[in-house]
Amino acid sequence: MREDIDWAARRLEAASRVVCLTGAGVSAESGVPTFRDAQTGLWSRFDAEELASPEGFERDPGLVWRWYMWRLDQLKAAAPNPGHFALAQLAGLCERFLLVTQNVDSLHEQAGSGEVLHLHGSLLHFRCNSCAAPHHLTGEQRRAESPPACGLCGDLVRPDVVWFGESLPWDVVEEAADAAQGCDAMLVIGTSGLVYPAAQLPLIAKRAGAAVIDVNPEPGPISSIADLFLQGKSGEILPALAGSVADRRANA
Ligand code: BV8
Ligand code: ZN
Repeated sequence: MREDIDWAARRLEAASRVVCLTGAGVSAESGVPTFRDAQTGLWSRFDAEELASPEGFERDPGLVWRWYMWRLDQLKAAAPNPGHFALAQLAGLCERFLLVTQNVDSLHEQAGSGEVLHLHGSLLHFRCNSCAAPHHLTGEQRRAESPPACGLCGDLVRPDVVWFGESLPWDVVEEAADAAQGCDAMLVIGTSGLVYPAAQLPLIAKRAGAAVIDVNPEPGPISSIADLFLQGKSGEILPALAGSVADRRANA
């Protein structure tokens, strides 16, 4: 593993543009269950992809609301882990570093990452399901059994996340795809590589000649196209990687 970490550090140090794509795995060591992990407790009998959809919200807005309020409680109890801090450190060690996340938590920002591109939105923001007016949630609404009504048009308020079957914000997708096309190295951290169009980004980078480095305890679709698969937990591998880049910078 040491040689692999050093190989990756050399590629990051030499890169003029680095893109990092993260998935739910980077938050796993903060105690936030990954998206594909079986849902726990009373949510175990529900399919996350079904709840995270306009159809699911249409069918039972109260159920979807309570699921998101449960996840919001988990996020509020979570803190950034060493993997998040290492990515914030790497951003300062690389010439240009763009962090693109599929996650809807704010752990990257809490760890000090400045610019974070959220492909799937944020669970900390809420908006109206029809007129998209931003909505500030009151404590009472946080604890309610069903979503509040929009103050402007009266339709239901929802989390400002991208559901399955909904398009991602085109400006965010365009910026992420351009960066993937133009980078010399792409770090892919903690994603199963199953959800599109996010999962397209490592393929775009690979085709454009970038070195793709996958960090995951399990092999998967990304590790099979990666130039280097660093098998293990991001909370352990990323601090070692950031430390190796820092040493190389200090001794350059
Ligand atoms: C769209 C917000 C156009 C909500 C999310 C058939 C084929 C291909 C595509 C499709 C298809 N049918 C439908 C589609 C399109 C669909 C899609 O890709 N479906 C997949 C499931 C097949 N995509 C969409 O619908 C997207 N929109 O395409 O628009 C369109 C328009 C109309 C009609 C059709 C298409 C919208 C996708 C966005 C969905 N919203 N989140 C919410 O969070 O509630 S996605 C959701 O999954 C989360 O954001 C999550 O981040 C994301 C991806 O999952 P991962 O991050 O990879 O997490 P996962 O649990 O899967 O894996 C965790 C990984 O971590 C694992 O690999 C694990 O090994 C690893 N790990 C664990 N511990 C650690 C670790 N790694 C490191 N360290 C550790 N300690
Ligand atoms: Zn409205």
